[in-house]
Amino acid sequence: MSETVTKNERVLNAYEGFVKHLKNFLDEQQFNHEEYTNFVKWADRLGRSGEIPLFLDVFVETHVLEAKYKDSPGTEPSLLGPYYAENPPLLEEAPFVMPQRENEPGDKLVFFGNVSSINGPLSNTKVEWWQDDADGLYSNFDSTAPDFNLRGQFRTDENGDFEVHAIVPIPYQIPTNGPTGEFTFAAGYHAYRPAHIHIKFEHEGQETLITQVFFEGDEWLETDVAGGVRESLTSTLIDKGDHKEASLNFVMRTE
Ligand code: MBD
Ligand code: FE
Repeated sequence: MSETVTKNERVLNAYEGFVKHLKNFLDEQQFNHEEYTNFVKWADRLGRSGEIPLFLDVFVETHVLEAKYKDSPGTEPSLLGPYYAENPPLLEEAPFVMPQRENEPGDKLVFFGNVSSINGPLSNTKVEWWQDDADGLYSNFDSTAPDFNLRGQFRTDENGDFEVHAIVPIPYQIPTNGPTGEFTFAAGYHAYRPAHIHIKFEHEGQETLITQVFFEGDEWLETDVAGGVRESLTSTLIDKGDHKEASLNFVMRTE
């Protein structure tokens, strides 16, 4: 069997840059060898527990986004996170009702959005939506709800508008009983993300936008353990009696 190994300049550059900064970091921190072996054991537990995506999305992903999108026009991206599931149910009829259980617990949410570029409304934009439920759990991952509960995809109308009927998400506590929680508490952080909705927008000619919607007044906005909150992504929940309403407009970046 022959193996093809292609040298990738980006890998070499990234590794050399990493080592350069690692040396400065180690000089600064002065870790001893025992601390190093403790780290290796923790990293091994992290991998074995399946929490590598969780840990990286909570503690690293926001820095990747900030480095790339600082001072760039258009809606600010936010974390994809570890709970994205590809190809959710296609919702064809507006208003788009997220798949849910009979008597899905939680406050009913009606959400209005608009998608545009700097040149105007973007009709027929593909929108994917995912969120936690009223127990703070995500279908397909940590909840016992049917797969794709509170997940869906749909298209914006001729004006770039869309209306979704769902449940108001609640703050999300990241798992605390594994190596990610071990680190979180050792650092003195709490384990909460404010309530949020994940949204992904795709439109030909536009850069794919992955972002989140937050809600004013949430107690974790200022201290989101994952650092994903952006003020421009914070909507207002309006109490309408039998349901709550929120809205936000999204601007995609032209490629
Ligand atoms: C989440 O729900 C999330 O969105 C991120 C980024 C990390 C952990 C849990
Ligand atoms: Fe999330």
